[in-house]
Amino acid sequence: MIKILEYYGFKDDVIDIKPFGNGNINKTFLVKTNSKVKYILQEINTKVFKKPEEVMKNIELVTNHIKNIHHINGINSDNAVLEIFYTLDNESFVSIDKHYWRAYKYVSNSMTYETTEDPELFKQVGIAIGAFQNFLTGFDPNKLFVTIPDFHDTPKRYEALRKAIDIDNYDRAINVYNEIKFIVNRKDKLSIVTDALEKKEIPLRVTHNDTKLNNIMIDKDSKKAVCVIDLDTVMPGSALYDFGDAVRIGASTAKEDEKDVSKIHLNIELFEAFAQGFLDQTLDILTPLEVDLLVDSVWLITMEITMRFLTDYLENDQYFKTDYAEHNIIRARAQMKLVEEIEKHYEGMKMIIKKLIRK
Ligand code: GN1
Ligand code: MG
Repeated sequence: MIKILEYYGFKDDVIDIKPFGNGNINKTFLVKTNSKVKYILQEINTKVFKKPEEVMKNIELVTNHIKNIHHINGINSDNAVLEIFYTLDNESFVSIDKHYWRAYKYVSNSMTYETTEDPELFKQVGIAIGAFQNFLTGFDPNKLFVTIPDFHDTPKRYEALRKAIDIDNYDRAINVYNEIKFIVNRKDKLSIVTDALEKKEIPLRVTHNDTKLNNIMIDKDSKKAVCVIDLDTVMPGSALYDFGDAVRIGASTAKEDEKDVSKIHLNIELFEAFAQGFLDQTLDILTPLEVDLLVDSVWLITMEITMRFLTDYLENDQYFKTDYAEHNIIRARAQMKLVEEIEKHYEGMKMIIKKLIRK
């Protein structure tokens, strides 16, 4: 890894390198140098991203597009977008012995949150994610590489789970019988977004696809969201995934892998704050059907991640980083509790959206 530093022209000025963040896929480091600028150095997980050069191409296209727009709906793009730090040879990534590395400028004076109880902060996150969508509305999604095919194809995620259960290579299915049943009981509603996309009832857009709270940098002083990060999964998709996934994490009262499910609730006030921020930015561009499906998308994406965690457990934890043997089951159970919470608050959330769009 040390060799990488030379490609970026970092020499004796590096004073500290530390593992950074809580990502489940890539390896991330914070590089401090003598100058005031800090850098994020990441090794791209090539089991997940099979063509890292296409990931980087997408990120370049999208960040350049946003930068060139400058301003939209009161949001300035100068700081609102991730900045790739190029190598001395002006490359967006480095590959050495089949390991792929890339660097970003660290967004100064900012931090990320794993959870929040602050509606105002979460509203700012809604604004940032909505603005991200807004900035990219004029960008043709077909210009992007599909770096992970069928990433948010929920019915295909269901098929993958069924296959993993049938094969049961690691004899684990018996341990998650109840969890499997929970999913199977709900399988009929899994195609609401994919069907609508296929029938062109909702538009294909450029979407982030991984809008969890810790992918939004928040200014330490103003508590405003400054920048949406982790653009690895920027691909053609539905705006609904970005709305749903952000709510899934940010409006939950506990972490994604909370062991004590009695602590996991959906905080309606946080939901409303986020939806307000998001709709402030996007109401003009969303179609009526997209608006209609916002609440369903929260349910759908939570079901989807439950299935992904279960599938990964059945496949011997090969995809998500795990800290302990049962980690993926714990994650799945936490998300199931959240699904129940979303079901409980479904009508209430629908009313909130109705109220917000009337304003
Ligand atoms: C992964 O890399 P990270 O931690 O931001 C995953 C997301 C999941 C998330 C769950 C490429 O995101 O899809 O929602 O974990 N990213 C990929 O925590 O699979
Ligand atoms: Mg991340």
